[in-house]
Amino acid sequence: MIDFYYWPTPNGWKVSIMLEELDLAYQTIPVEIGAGDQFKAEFLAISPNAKMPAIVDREAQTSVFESGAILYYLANKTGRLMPSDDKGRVDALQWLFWQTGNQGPMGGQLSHFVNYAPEGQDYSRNRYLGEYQRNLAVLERQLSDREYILGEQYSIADIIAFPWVLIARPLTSSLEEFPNVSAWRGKIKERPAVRRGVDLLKDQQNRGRHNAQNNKTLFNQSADHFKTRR
Ligand SMILES: N[C@@H](CCC(=O)N[C@@H](CS)C(=O)NCC(=O)O)C(=O)O
Repeated sequence: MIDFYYWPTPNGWKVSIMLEELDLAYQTIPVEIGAGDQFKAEFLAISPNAKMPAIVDREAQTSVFESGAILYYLANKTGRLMPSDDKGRVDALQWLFWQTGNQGPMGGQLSHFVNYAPEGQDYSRNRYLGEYQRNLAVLERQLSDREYILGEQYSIADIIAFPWVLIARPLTSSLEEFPNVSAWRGKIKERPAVRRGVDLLKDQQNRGRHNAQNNKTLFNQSADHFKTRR
């Protein structure tokens, strides 16, 4: 049994999709990030960066935080959704690092300025829209001669990159200039496990309830958040 620390956001979906694809037994433990659950001592013991997703694999007595590490761990555990040869595994790792170091953070900042920050910060919004689309262009090139990111097989590289492409439109980005990405997105979106993953705790999605003006726990964080919230 896997304990899955989760809240319904693109970063959370990466792991809910993976667990559904693998058909692993898991129980969902909601981490209500708008209410500050991520700073509770018991969660920090598993996820020291105070972010979900995280998992505890009880059988193996192992906890893992960071979505890229979680997907890699689960792919290794099951021998699925990752190439089995050394070169293929390095290929997968490159794309996991690319996603968590580039596409994810840039999409996250774009989402902040589109959805949560006070109005009128055009410089920041444009900067992150440009960065988000730069990453779409990286994917577009990668997908120009293959079905999926690593080649002809769907893998953890696709699972990790998909959620931030899924929400391109709400992030104010059209996919018109990125036809390969758009076709790839459409194919993945149809997978039943992907639908189940994205629907997990759907009724708890933020949808404008918390923003930078009314929530000082999730937004405008500082080092003090680790001192004062336990
Ligand atoms: N690089 C991390 C990012 C995780 C992340 O940013 N999670 C957000 C939700 S999408 C979170 O837990 N935020 C809580 C907070 O910022 O306090 C990963 O890929 O796992």
